[in-house]
Amino acid sequence: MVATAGAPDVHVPVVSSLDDVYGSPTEETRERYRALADAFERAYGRAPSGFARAPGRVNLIGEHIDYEGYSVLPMAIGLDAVVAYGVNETSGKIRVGNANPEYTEKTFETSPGQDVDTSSLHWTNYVMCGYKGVFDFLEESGGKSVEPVGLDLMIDGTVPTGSGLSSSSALCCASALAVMSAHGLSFTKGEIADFTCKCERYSGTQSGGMDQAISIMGEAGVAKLVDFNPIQTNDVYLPENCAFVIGNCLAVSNKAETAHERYNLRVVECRLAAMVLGRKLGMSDEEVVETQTLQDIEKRVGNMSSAKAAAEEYLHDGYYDAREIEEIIGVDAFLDVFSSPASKAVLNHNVTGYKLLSRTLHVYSEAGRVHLFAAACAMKVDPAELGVYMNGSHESCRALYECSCPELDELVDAFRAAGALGARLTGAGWGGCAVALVSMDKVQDVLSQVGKTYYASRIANGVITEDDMSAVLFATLPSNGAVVLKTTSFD
Ligand code: NG1
Repeated sequence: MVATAGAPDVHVPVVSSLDDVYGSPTEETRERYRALADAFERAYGRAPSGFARAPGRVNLIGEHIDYEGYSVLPMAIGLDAVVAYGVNETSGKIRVGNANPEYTEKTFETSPGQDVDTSSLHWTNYVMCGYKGVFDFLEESGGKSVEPVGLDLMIDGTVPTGSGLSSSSALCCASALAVMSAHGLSFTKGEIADFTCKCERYSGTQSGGMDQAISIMGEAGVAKLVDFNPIQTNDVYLPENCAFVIGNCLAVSNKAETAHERYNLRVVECRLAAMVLGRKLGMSDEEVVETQTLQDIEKRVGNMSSAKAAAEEYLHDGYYDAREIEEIIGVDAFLDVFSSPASKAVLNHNVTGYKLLSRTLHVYSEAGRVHLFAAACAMKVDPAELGVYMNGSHESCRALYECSCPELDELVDAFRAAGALGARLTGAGWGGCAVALVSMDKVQDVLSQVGKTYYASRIANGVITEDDMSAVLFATLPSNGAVVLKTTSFD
């Protein structure tokens, strides 16, 4: 573990200038904070006492393996969620507004025990996830008991929703920080990354932890190899002569709405695969139920290649139906997989059955590619090699994990045809963004060519306008992780 400002035992910085947040903030950024402070004042009649800011992220490699316990390699980006906050001694409520009027306001009780209303899919659910997370953590850690106070919150987000850049975690983490700070609390980055991963699950997805970890622990200039259980990060220096270009394929993937047939179904398939493998490897009933992840199987057999060989030997291609799985692992173990409301929804909606072999092969191969990518960065090899791993990752996501979509495949092809060294979907998939590795001297060419090959027809068809281009196709560098900002001056 490299002890850096992004290390798990360091506290989230409390800073007093926008320069400490963004390096050299643009006038547009300064104006954004002024507008947010104004929106707060208009709604609540006074200035906010601070701002909590948490970024989105782009995952460079390591898709759908965080919830299987494997390391991933994301970097924080400049797009973020900012929560202006203030204590309200008299209201006894949590009032949540948004600087963008499209997002309607809501008021909640100050009770940390309240449920997050997953049936509503309202944007404030992520705020309430963060709220509950702070109090869950206080309770679990046996720390001091804190009386919840009334809160006024006003939010502004620049991470596009449903884009694979983790707008949800940016909002959940920024909200948790605002709640923490308003109650005079401060936790370490590792603690916050850990509890925000857990509390975002109140929104209904069985999230893995990557997004919250990088949003809290990200640092300008470096990507992070994020390990789980416990959460740790190692700096990964990316090739200096390259940039990462992000393109939004414009197919929106709303993770919470589709969780039962996409994200959560994959989480369930991985657990079922691990249990079936465990049984075939001679596990007792008890051990099968204890098996949570495909990494547990790797630990049992000793290494990745044996785990992969076991998958190829013991799992079959195509779908398993529930009865076949029950016969192998037992009814109790099967029911254990579906004990949470989120996975029960998967079971209730499932008509196709469960694919176990292809999901497992994706997880094991992707986990390997992450370490190859990180090692290649450390050895400063020809960046073309990184592109090969990224292309391999996309192919695995497309063919084995089936989390791509035609638009993402087309965009990835457009990046490669334009001269990118490699390209892949990023985030959960089924829509959202692709990320491409591009030599610095080719960035303008790639932007202009992909603008023509992928986006020109979408502009012509009215899907987006020319003005949207800078928000849907852009080069990006690793940015700072979460901070609390205490100032009223943005000049
Ligand atoms: P998105 O949907 O891109 O924010 C999700 C999960 C991650 C990870 C990726 C796939 C949440 C909050 N995030 O990211 O943990 O599993 O999918 O690699 O659920």
